[in-house]
Amino acid sequence: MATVTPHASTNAPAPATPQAAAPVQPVETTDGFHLVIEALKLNGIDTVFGLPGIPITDLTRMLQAEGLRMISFRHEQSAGYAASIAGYLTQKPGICLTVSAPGFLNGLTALAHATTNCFPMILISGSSEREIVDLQQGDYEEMDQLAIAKPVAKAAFRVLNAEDIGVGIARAIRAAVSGRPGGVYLDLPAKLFAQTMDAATGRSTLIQVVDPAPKQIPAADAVARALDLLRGAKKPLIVLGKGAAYAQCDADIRQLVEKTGIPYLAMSMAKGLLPDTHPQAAGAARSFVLPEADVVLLIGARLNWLLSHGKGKTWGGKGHKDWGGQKFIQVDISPQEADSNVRIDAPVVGDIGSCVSAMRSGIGSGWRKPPAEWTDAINERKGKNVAKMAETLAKDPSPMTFHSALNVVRDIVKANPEAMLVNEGANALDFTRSIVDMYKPRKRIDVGTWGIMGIGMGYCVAAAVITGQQVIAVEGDSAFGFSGMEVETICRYGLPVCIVVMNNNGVYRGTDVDPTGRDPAPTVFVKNARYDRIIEAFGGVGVNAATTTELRRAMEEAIRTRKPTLINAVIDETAGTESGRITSLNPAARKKA
Ligand SMILES: Cc1ncc(C[n+]2csc(CCOP(=O)(O)OP(=O)(O)O)c2C)c(N)n1
Ligand SMILES: [Mg+2]
Repeated sequence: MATVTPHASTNAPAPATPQAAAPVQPVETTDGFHLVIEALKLNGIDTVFGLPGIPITDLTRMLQAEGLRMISFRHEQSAGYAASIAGYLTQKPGICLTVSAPGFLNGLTALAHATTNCFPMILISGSSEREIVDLQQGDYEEMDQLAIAKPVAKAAFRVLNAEDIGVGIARAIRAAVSGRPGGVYLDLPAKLFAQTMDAATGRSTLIQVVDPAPKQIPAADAVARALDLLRGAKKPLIVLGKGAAYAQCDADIRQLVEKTGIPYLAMSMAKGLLPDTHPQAAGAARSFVLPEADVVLLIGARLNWLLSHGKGKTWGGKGHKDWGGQKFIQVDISPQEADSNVRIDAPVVGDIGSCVSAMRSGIGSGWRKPPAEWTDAINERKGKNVAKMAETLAKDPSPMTFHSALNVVRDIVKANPEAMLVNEGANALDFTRSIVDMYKPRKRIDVGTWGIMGIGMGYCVAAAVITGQQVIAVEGDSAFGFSGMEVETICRYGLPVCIVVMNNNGVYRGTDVDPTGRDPAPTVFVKNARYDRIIEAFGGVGVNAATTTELRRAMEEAIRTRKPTLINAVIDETAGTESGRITSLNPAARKKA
């Protein structure tokens, strides 16, 4: 248990009357500020991401003085994204600390993102005076933050009295990490921080949360039902989602996959759970295995849009909403997840670690590997696709394409498998996902469930601070713009982050024009912009890379020196496609503009 020096006050209270001037023992007092810090420390929280201002400026200073890392950002959204991914990487709630109203709202997108992605996070925001807010009397940064946070948070709490801080933080931690993790909002009104009480009483109100994310053991009959279904399959497939990566039960997952011999697909952030070069990896034959599979075992992967809702043409259905005929086994911590899109024949509810380990032991020794016809057919498709890709990657055109530039990144990641890879953009995202192999679990962090732009620099900061590893960020030029100012944060903390901006002059491509000839087209940016110069303003290393040789050299140098580096990779502005791989999600206009 961590100890914190209480905020001691030696001011003895004034004697009530002159006659009663007997010696008075100094009373050690504490206050709201310190109780918040003590409660966080008591629960093993050692890092806070945020941005100071009324009423939490002193809290940020005191957090630092008490030995926590206070990572201060240029915009709360980045601090929030940092907290969300810190939660994903550590299984402890990532903390984001903001001021009221506008700061709170800036952090809210990240809170919603955490909830959607099932990342444990707590957004702690200072707020204005309740009496004034509730009567809408126009306080400084007045806003009913608790009400606004509720719909996007897994839970939301407010603490009005210092003696409830311990309970408030304990509840926030439990809500964030237990069951299906998510984003929690904790509202701390300004008045709370200055409330004082005697230190011993204060300390006695704090709670060290016992077993914050209790195991949830799956029912034996659910496991048996799932294994029966899998055993009878002729064309089984395993799909690993980021829930499987979050669970940190990597060895069990690997054993389950290898013991069953079933081919698997890794969703974006599950890449590397087993190395992408694993013989059972079926990613390179994705469009073949999804419609062909007869039984699909989903592990921590939801049948949302990223898996075409488990139906439609992707899965071999006739129409875009038709079931493809697969039977599904779904391993998930949430009992409500099953049947969300198609029938789940064998739900297995529990934490992924317990479920996978129960399934692995249930398999026993007599397990028959999937029929060779199935695995051979997959290997044949894989071989063809890999050979085709190798041909494309071997080309070295000028200007660089996504493929030629990412071929360099692929080599660098292979040589540095411990490095964290941050990835956002459209083409910059989709091509990186398919070209850059991952070798270790939880190394790839990206746009997640929403395909959100703006996670980039916040993720870079958190990944570097939390893991201490080299970070490589592959950023679309548009994507980078959402959080680009945080390169100052990266330089300020001297973090080993190498940002590669895939500069194709715009959103998807740089070739659009305004048909009226008046303005730039909505999707294009300043031509030939030099993003590398931005980081130079803060003492980082900027490199303009027009060739693969320059890109390779710059990345190698960044990794050797661990200096904050931004490489402007000049990409052919005609190389990308509309929305990358998800062009089909764009509504089609009846009438052309
Ligand atoms: C917060 C948010 N705003 C807007 C979008 C829509 N959007 C999807 S990808 C993208 C940017 C794509 O351009 P870029 O990052 O340059 O990638 P490229 O395809 O050019 O490689 C945008 C704006 C989004 N996903 N998230
Ligand atoms: Mg672009």
